Amino acid sequence: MPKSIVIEPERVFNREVIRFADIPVNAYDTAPDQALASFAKEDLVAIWRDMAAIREFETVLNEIKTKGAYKGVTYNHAGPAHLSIGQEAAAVGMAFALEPNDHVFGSHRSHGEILAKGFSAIRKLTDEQLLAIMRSYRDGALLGPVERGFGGGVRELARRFFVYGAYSEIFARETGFNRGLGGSMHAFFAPFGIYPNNAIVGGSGSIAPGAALFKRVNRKPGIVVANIGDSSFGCGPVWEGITFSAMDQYRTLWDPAVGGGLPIIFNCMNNFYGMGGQPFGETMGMQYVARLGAGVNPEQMHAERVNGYDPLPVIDAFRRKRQILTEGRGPVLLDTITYRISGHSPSDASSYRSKEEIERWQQVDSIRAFRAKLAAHRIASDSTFDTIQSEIEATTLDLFKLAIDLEVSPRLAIDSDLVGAVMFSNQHVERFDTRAPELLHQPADNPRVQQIRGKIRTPTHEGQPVPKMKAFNVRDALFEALLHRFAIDPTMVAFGEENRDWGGAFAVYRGLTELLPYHRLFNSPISEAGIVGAAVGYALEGGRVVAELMYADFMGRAGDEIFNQLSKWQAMSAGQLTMPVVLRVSVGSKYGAQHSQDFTALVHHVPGLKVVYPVTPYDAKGMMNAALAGTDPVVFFESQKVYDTGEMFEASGVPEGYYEIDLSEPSIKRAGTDVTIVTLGPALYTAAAAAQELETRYGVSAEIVDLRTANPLNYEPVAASVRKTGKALLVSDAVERGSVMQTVASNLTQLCFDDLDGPPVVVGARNWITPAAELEAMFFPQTAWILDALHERILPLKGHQPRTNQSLATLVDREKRGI
Ligand SMILES: Cc1ncc(C[n+]2csc(CCOP(=O)(O)OP(=O)(O)O)c2C)c(N)n1
Ligand SMILES: [Mg+2]
Repeated sequence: MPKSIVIEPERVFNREVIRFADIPVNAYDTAPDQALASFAKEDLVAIWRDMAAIREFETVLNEIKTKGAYKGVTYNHAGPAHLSIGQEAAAVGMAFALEPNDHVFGSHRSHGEILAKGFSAIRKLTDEQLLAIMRSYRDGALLGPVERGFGGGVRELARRFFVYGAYSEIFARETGFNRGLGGSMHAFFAPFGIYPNNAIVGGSGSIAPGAALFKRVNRKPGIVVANIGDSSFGCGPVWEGITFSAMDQYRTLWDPAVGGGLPIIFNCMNNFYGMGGQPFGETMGMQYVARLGAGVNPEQMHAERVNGYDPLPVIDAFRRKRQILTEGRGPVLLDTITYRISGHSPSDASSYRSKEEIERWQQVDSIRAFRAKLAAHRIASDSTFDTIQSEIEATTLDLFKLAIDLEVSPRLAIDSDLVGAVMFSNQHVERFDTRAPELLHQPADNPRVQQIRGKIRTPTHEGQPVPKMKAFNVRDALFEALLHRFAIDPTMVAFGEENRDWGGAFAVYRGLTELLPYHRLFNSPISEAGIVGAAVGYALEGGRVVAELMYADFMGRAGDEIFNQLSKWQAMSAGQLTMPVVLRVSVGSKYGAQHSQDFTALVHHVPGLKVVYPVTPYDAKGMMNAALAGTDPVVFFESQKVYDTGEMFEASGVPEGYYEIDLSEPSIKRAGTDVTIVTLGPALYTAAAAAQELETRYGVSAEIVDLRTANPLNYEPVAASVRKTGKALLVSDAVERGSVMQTVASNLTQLCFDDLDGPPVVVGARNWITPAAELEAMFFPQTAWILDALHERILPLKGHQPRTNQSLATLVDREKRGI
């Protein structure tokens, strides 16, 4: 909603029609003579060789999955094998036209694309570069086994290294690209421009735009290709990634020096099937994937359909589209038609297609057809092709044998703690690039900075409580931390639905609009999956991101991106990639059922995410600072109940300077001796009121431990408090069933069993929808609930008259009713 773009009534009421341009379908018609003459002979042979090598690579997997052996060598491969037999021309054509610094992302069926891109990079990098990569990659762990006894040249060595790394990865060997932690569907090799391949259909569709964004913002050379299947165009996140990539603002509002539209090709590997369903004619209505471009932007994404059963039209298309992206006119949609002759997986009985159909595609098989074409035009003789084929088979067999040899290619020991060690990277990175951060003025001159300067940062001022308007509050605290890092890390960007002129949902970013150029702070489409996906892609490329989702309730819209992508790529890369993403989500207040749920439990359950929930200015600043200096994904919960709240606990106030709070450390907010009240989120303030009442009315001294974080969590200070008091009551605004507090209660029971007077008690919100603002008191834990639960289940309070029913009988009754 920039003011510079005016919505004029006269204009929008104009009568007109929207015209579409023709979308080319198989427009390539260069005569073979002419086409072949434009390539060096050795390149044409190399193209064929790459296709044949991919076919053989996949054939090995097919044979061992279906027959248990390849050329007499038996092997039981337990994992998946989604093969791309038939799709080689599409993969090799694409890769041939790409440079090493062009990055490809792919799908569960990407072995062919990986190999093709690797072979292409090997041809384009120098011997020195290749040797440096092979020697440094995982300290030569992949190079050692293939180097031994090999007397050939560097390029041949690199091909062997690469095929061996791929097989090893698929077979879960330590010598795999990702030590076997990625596996067949998630393998990648960044030094050759091969970025994560994704077992989630369309997963790359929302991630790759973030990679393209990284290239633009950080002025990196190269383009990004998202290789996704035809069925993935039925996935919402793919559409979100496309619209994210096609935003007008790249060209209308951003500094032209940044480069214009995102340099990304959505390349549909269109094999006409999605497992057993057919997007063509059955499960979708588009008929041509290329048609979809027409709805996206006036350029129609430069969409076209190309024949991916022949590498030459694909090379031609990629070269032309690459040029479009270089000129800043992206994004591009390519509908590359191909066919998978192999089943979806080796267990596929092909019950959804006829034998005749498969045979017809085998008859026009690209490898045979391309060889025949090259032979007919005397590019190489039949005997040359035969020799190459024999070499491929011999090498593939060698490398397969090497990769299954447990002596040479061991698996992680079953008691290895490597996976645990790579779930988080736990690094501290000041800046991901050394160039000066782009700012539009000095931070000290920022109007918000100046306004904050007059605020009071301590709980009291001259002996009096601080009026709300004058208090340095949680919103200011978050702003200060963000500003600090924006001014240090040039790669840091923030985006979300209302991030720029609006001032960020709940005004945390107010002031940043003036400070930051568009490409560092911008509005996105209302595309939660697109937002988180882009953040993941940006981080995978090496940049820092703050993504914002307004309300925690909207995380469902970005479910896959949070649960499977943000959380998992560090570990699936065996610790080679980092994920410096802070995902800000706020828990609503007074907004009813779909805008007020504390969803900490959801993300707490997902391995690989840090989940924090500070609710005081001191904690908010210190924890945001730590999150923004880290390298791990942090889901940063904020409560709308407390954005305006000043510091009430930290007597010395919130420092103006920089400090960090360890993201695993709880904080004792009130010292006490009789009972420990553990809190997470704004229930801290409810607990503080309850503790006050306990003190004054019943003479009970409550200690309050604010967890501040759900994961990671240092239990020591919590357990120490509970051991001291012998009693624990846990309270949060999350619905009680399955809440973080239930996990903490269960662990405290075990940690403190000998010292507990009774089991820890969890007080949460009711297992209901959040009702209207006027009725919230019936839903969220109230002071009375805490007192009543304590009285009923832990520590009878003298003379206390319970106002609510916190009995165990009620608990049993409610559970039986599922509420
Ligand atoms: C989100 C999601 N839904 C379903 C699946 C199961 N699945 C795996 S592959 C596949 C078909 C994908 O078809 P397409 O995108 O055309 O790629 P292709 O398999 O043809 O290469 C399905 C449904 C999945 N992996 N992810
Ligand atoms: Mg398909």
